[in-house]
Amino acid sequence: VQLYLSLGSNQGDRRQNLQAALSCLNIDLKTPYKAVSSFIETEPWGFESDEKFLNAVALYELNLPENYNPEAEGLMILEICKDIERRLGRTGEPEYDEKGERIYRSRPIDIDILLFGDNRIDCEELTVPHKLMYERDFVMIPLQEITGQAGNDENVIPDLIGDLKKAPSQKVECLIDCRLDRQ
Ligand code: PH2
Ligand code: MG
Ligand code: MG
Repeated sequence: VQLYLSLGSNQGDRRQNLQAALSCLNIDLKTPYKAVSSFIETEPWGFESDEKFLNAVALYELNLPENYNPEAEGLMILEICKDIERRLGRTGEPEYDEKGERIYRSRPIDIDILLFGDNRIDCEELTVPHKLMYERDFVMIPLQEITGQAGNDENVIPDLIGDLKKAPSQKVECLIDCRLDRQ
């Protein structure tokens, strides 16, 4: 089952944080990533900060039994992501404003679940596909870079991704080609 994750860092050694997170994910998901995008530098989206992000998207192919429970499995993956965020120095609980909108803060690492096979998950802790991914160029650009790799251009993933051209554009400062598997 294909799992697409978004990674972002805007504090500390951002490149090192992304690489450390990918190494931890490889171990905790019990399989090395199948593809990882370039790391791109992006302006903070949805909040003000001088600390720019380094963002990337990674694809994992999980070996799950045919009758797996998507929600239970999704929540397990979420726990793995949160645990790695804590180990890499992320602190504090998510905060919301009076309208119930998320207040974003700078962080050494954030790992979000974008897509998990063709599952749709909607529970208190987790929504898949990620609710805001289509609006975020810092997600869609690296995601587009790696879909079509790993021989998955004909499956459900492009359907879930929708039409990139409809997404409002957001400034991506520069493209750094530092793909791990090219080193
Ligand atoms: N993550 C957010 C909010 N805003 N902006 C950029 N550029 N990159 C992110 O990863 C990011 C963000 C919430 O998780
Ligand atoms: Mg996030
Ligand atoms: Mg998150």
